[in-house]
Amino acid sequence: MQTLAQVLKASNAPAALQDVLTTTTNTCIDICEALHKGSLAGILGVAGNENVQGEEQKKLDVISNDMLKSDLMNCPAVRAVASEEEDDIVPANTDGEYLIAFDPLDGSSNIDINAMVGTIFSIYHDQSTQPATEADFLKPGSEQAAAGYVLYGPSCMLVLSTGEGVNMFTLDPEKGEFVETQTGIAVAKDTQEFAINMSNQRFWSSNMQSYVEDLVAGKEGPREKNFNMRWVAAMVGDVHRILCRGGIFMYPWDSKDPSKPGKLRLMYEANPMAMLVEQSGGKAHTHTQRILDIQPEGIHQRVPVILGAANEVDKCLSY
Ligand code: AFP
Repeated sequence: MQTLAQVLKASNAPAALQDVLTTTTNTCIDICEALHKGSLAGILGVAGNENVQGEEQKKLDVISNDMLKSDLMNCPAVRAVASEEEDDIVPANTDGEYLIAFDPLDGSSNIDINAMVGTIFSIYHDQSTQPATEADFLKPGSEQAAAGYVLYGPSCMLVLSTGEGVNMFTLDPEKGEFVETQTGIAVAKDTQEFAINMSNQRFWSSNMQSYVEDLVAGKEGPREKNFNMRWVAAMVGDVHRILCRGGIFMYPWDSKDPSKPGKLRLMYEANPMAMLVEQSGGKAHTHTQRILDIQPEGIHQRVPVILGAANEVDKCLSY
């Protein structure tokens, strides 16, 4: 079995991108260690602040953000970072070649119940003689040089794409390194499993309500087959399930808060996951367009998300 370092070396990824990926994933190994210590390290619970999205920050959100920010700022290849937990972008090295946007701890409300959380990252190539600005980050997801996540579950896993398919790695805790455990991830085109937060049903569009109603109607309904439902409440866990055994995941548009067209963030949730899903043969859309084609308007922009099994995404969009 090959280590991450060996896989990267054998890939077409430029050396500077390999440095950014190595720094990011090494920091994730440190975050994993902190998570495993849990209450023993006094790092659970709330930090007492809200992030730019108006969400309560957990201590581990802040700790993970600080760890990633500080390690990436010290990586010469990094030009700037953008994070769910930072109001503005943080310029690093003007002559660095890569921009990295991340959600340091996706699903952080799961921490309190010792359930799955993860770090999601999205990397763009960008070069200039001027310090980076937010405008430099506003590139469509189709331009991502790499995307991935580290899932802190029963085992710690890295899922990565540099544009040549998707590979999965498992952390060998004794050696402190990721080892490749699965290659050529492929999402089946059809599925009988869906993931959605049903408690938002009354806020969805009538079309989305009809689609889910037909899924739930099962064999006796117009779809003529039974569907199962799963909801991890951390996108990283739900997308991991889809990459492992298929399915469709939706966080659709809803009318709960007219200022938000969706809950999930484009730059560090939807785009990296869309790249992984497309690289595995699946589809990733909003209700109107392919996620990777969206021209971002801001680093904290939110979008509706429908992703996973290609035929099922098409079916959902047909409603
Ligand atoms: P947190 O990181 O604030 O816990 O949010 C996680 C998340 O953005 C995404 O990972 C989940 O799919 C979604 O929120 C779950 O949201 P609800 O279950 O609250 O609807």
